[in-house]
Amino acid sequence: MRFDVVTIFPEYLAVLDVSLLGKARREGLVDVHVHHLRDFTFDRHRTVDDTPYGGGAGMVMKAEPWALALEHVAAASPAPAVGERPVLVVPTPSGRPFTQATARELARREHVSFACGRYEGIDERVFGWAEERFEVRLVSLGDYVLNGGEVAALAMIEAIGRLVPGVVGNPESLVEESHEDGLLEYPVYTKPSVWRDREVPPVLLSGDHGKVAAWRRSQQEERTRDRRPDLWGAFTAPGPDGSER
Ligand code: 6GU
Repeated sequence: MRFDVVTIFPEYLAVLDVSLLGKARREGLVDVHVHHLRDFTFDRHRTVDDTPYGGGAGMVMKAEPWALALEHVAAASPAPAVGERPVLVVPTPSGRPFTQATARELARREHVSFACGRYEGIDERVFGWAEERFEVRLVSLGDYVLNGGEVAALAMIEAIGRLVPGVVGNPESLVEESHEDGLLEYPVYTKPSVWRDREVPPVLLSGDHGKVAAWRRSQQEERTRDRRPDLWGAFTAPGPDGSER
């Protein structure tokens, strides 16, 4: 799978060399290309921004460097499945929420690119223009504001990349995770069984696999109800046929 990232801060993406994703890159499972937006400017100051039409605070990223950079990325795209444009993710707090389902869907694509904006954003016309070459997705990590799309792109690349077959050594560890079944993960413990007067829940030492599974499930439900009433509501909502879960 191939990722491309366009940014004015390519240094931000350097951490993709380390840990699990770094190993996956060296093994050829994922391919990451980072592009400097300023390489697609031609003036002395390598200008990427300008003042907003209509006035207001801050600066807006100019359309033309983005078009040139994205044309460069599109030209390097591996042949996608028939009738499928490569995906262009635009990280922005005004996008649609990025979820585990989004990560799963994007992990099936051959080529996912990221347009990391800074300042007040990118000239809106770029997104309509880019639709000709990409399936454009404006995506948000959550309801808070980051200074730019780079950290968001890193988070999304990690969430997507770890779902690519072979990247995570034990594929079973992907199944029993928070958000995969609509519930939060159960608590985990390791040796020693008593640590600073704190005991591991005795059921986990019982050797009764049925009891352990039931306890873990009830912990998942309790945590989800307590910490994420939004997820709990969706989990307990009747299915489309009115069936209970
Ligand atoms: Cl995806 N991008 C930016 N710039 N800020 C964010 C975000 C994304 N998600 C939450 N805040």
